[in-house]
Amino acid sequence: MKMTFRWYGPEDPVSLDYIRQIPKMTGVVSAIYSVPVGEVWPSDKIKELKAMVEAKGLELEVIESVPVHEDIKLGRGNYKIYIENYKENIRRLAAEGIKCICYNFMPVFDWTRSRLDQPLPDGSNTLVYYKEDVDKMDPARLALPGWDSSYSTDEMKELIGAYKVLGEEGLWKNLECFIHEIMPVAVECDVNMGIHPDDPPWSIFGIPRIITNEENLDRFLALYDDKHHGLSLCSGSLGCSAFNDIPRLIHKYGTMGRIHFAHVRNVKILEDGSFEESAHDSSCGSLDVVEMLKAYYEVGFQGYLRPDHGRMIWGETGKPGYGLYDRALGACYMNGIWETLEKLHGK
Ligand code: DNO
Repeated sequence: MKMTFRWYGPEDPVSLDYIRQIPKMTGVVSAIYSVPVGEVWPSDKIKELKAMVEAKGLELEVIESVPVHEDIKLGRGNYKIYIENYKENIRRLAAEGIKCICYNFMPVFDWTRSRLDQPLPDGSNTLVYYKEDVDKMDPARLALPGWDSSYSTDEMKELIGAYKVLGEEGLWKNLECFIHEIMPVAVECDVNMGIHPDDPPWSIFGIPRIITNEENLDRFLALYDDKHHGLSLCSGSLGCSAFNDIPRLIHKYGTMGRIHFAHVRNVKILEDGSFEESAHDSSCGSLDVVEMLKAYYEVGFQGYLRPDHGRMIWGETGKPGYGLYDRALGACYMNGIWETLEKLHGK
């Protein structure tokens, strides 16, 4: 297991100087954020990013994410050009030593929350998804960090309408087409592709979402028979649905060698199915982080792992979910569990 940390590049309020001080941190996962979705990433920008990270003694082996253009997901417009660009990005990243690429196939909206700074009783604040509030939201007018904000309200309405017509099976068809196009390139370049599950793992605003549960993960993996075709298994995304048993899924897909990247986070599931993101410790949420790490340990997980969202604590402000302190605590907690497992089982 390689412990990593997400870093949003030079604009990130959390500096590489601080990240490198977290014990056992091997590297960061990052991306080129200045290139519009779908375009080819200039090689010199990739080189520059890598040099910046390496200058601080950290590795850059994972890209999170190379986003998939909506035309590809909808199978319309310039999707063929965007698929070719995607392949070119895989080649260019591989040439700079990238070993793993994270991506998702969520229509329009990446991760969705109703509030990004919900105060908690201990004075910290966190990201929450309250069903009642989400039901009242107007998706055409929303903006959350991590989303592509380049759409106007009318474009957004059109996009949402197109996905409603496409439906789940249409989205599967376009995903299959995308996978069959890009995977031969990823295999040739020896890059592991890890799809990120939908967050939350259910349909929102009447738009299909398909990377949501075991049955669909099985169906996804069956699309291409090669180990490079795998998962970025996110415990917080899948885990906010109580029927997803995360340690079991880690065992299953880890044994198959299909988990390339692990996002570990805890969530507190509320009675109506809403959820609050909590501190990583098992005692703070509904998921058992020790069981998850035990599962990774037992399958001999060699991939990358990162603490996922943290709360904002100790007065920190910054990118919701991506402050320094709570994620650093999460990394230390998980390193402690890992070391204990190694000691108990003689490595
Ligand atoms: C949220 C993240 C996601 C993730 C993408 C991967 O914080 O886990 O935004 O990076 O979905 O493509």
